[in-house]
Order: sequence, then structure tokens, then C-alpha cells
Amino acid sequence: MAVLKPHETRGSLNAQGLHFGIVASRFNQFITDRLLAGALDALERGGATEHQIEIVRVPGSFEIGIAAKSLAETGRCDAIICIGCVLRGETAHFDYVASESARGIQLAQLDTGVPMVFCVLTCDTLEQAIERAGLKHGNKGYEAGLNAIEMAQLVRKFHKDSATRSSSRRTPRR
Ligand code: INI
Repeated sequence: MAVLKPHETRGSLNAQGLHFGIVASRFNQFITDRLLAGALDALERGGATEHQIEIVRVPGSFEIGIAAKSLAETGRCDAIICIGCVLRGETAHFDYVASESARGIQLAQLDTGVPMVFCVLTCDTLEQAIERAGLKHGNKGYEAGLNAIEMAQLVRKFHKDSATRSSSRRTPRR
């Protein structure tokens, strides 16, 4: 067994001092409201107050990426939780909405450097979605809230490291 113990970097689950955006889709709102409630619960348990959270509503999951990117570009958010629910129908529409929603959110976080949590359910049936949007157990919104805190803290650590490095580079050598 290896004896190496390399340095590990992790984000803590403390939401204090952070600002969160939540982009929530109105499509299948019966489900997305429950995911939103789960996300807010996690942020509150992490120590966030409502002044640290802003919610943006969009028509459907397809629109989440552009709204999340625009919100990130304001510079206000340490992390953004993207909430939607895509249910399979009889046509190929599901595949386009689900994959473009994921792609839009991924591009938005890579383009802006603001962590985005993917909380878009992609289910075959409403029952599957209800199971994943439970009030107490198995709420993907709750998991998303925790992930948002952790990723915000993680990225903040890297920003601090690079700020320290660039300020030490500016200090003249003696
Ligand atoms: N949007 C969803 O979030 N979930 C769905 O299940 C869905 N279906 O099935 O059509 C859906 N469609 C709307 C889409 O996200 C856009 O709002 C629409 O195409 C306009 O751009």
C-alpha cells in the first residue's frame, strides 16, 4: 500500500460570506419548486441568510444556461444552482432539451469560472421525478445546495492561492 499522503484541497460546507444564485425553470414547476425548497434548506443549514441568495426564473430547462451565464457575469455569485426537470415524452424533444440544458450549463461555468451545480432532473416518468424531489429524503435540490457551498469554497481557495502568488511575484527581490 502506498505511504504517500499528498496535499488535498477541499471546499468546506460553510455558506457564511458567500453569495448564491439559483436559476429555476418554470416548466414542471410542481417538481422544480420542491428542488428549490431542498436547495434553500441546504443553504440555510450551511449558515446562509436570504440576503445571500437570489433566484432567477426561466421558462424551461433549455433557457437555464444563458440565464446562469448572464447572472455569473454580474460578478455577484460564488456559485449558481441550476434547477430544472425534463420529462421524456413521445418525441425526440426530450433529448434535445436535456442535452442542450446540460451543455449550456457546463459551457456557462467553464466560460465564467463560476461553479454551477447541475440540478436538472432528466426522467422517464413523473414518478421518477417525484422520488428525486422528496421533501425530506432523496431531494436532489438539497444535494445541489451542499454541492454549491462546497464548490464555492473550493474555487474561493484557488482564487486566494493565485492572488497570494501574484502579490508575492510583485514584491521586489532583495
Ligand atoms: N422544458 C423543461 O424544462 N422540461 C421539459 O420536460 C420540457 N419539455 O418536455 O418540453 C421543456 N421544454 C421547454 C424548453 O425547455 C424551452 O423552454 C422551450 O423549448 C422554449 O425554448
